[in-house]
Amino acid sequence: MLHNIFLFKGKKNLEDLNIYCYPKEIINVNDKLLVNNIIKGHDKENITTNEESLSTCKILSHHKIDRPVAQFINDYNIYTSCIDEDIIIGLIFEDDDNPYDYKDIFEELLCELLNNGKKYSFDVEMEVDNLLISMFIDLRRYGDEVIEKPPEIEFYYQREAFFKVFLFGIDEVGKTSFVRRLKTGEYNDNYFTPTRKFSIDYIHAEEKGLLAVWDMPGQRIFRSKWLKGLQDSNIIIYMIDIANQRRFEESKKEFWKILNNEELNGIPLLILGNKSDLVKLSDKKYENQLQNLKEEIFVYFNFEQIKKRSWKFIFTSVKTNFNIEKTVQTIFELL
Ligand SMILES: Nc1nc2c(ncn2[C@@H]2O[C@H](COP(=O)(O)OP(=O)(O)OP(=O)(O)O)[C@@H](O)[C@H]2O)c(=O)[nH]1
Ligand SMILES: [Mg+2]
Repeated sequence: MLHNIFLFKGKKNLEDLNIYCYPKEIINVNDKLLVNNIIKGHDKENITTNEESLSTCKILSHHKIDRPVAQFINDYNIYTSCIDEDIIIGLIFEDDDNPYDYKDIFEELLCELLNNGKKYSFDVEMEVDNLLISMFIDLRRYGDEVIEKPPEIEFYYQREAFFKVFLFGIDEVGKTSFVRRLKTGEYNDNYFTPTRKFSIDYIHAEEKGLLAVWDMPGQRIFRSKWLKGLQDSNIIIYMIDIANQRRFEESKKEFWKILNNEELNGIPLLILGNKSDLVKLSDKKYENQLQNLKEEIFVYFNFEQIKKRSWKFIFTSVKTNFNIEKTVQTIFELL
């Protein structure tokens, strides 16, 4: 598990070195030996010919990022990357973690955070803090969900029916909250962390089988990965945030982009209209109003045009648990 993240600014001149850490102030400028050893790991002369290829770096439009280096220093399992030859960003892991498990995501996050338009200056303390916090949360979650996932899959595989459920939809509609609700029964408004790497969660549905739910990231930059992940799905679930009509057009476009792929013909589809708790409906004719809303949504999204597959639409609220159980039943009906 990732313990801490830190950043050295000004490694070329130790007198002016600034150190930022999150969440704990693990390293300070007076730990001269530790600081020097971390920096030494990135000296070009310490990189032997064999490792040379490893040191090749990514050149972004504004920054140059070296490949990360793993070191064990003062009992710390440290993984650092050097940015623009003057900044070091590092991760501190538990002793038995393998930092290379995090290589791709570490590099990917750095590229994404440092390459979003303008040159990242590292001059404003609050921006550096935000960078560290954001990376820490993403890496921690990646560790929890992808690396430390228990190997329950083989155990169930042999005994029960196993289905791949592909869950997608634009960002912030509630996909990850839905999976968490299925898995733990819990919901938390504050648990919002946009998904960056798809994760697979196993939901054991009594006697019916095991659902391997692929929770895809919905942000625009990740949508090109949807099609690759869809292969071999037994059912696809598309989630909409029905309370955010400003994004219906975008959601509709993404939906049809996928649905129009012929190789997906025949795969059952479940559409979830989530966040129904946010739609203001008067209690009196709740059922009628939901029915009207459903008709409007069908027209807007052209759902009547869905062909060559069995499909259903359900309103849900992950927050209030509305229709969540029904969703699981419907998945099995459609399978
Ligand atoms: N009111 C309400 N909020 C919800 C509901 N479901 C999820 N949310 C909130 O919506 C926000 C986004 O939820 P996520 O589950 O992270 O969304 P996501 O679809 O996984 O987003 P990406 O990972 O970026 O694709 C969070 O703040 C959730 O708490 C719901 O049924 N009702
Ligand atoms: Mg998510």
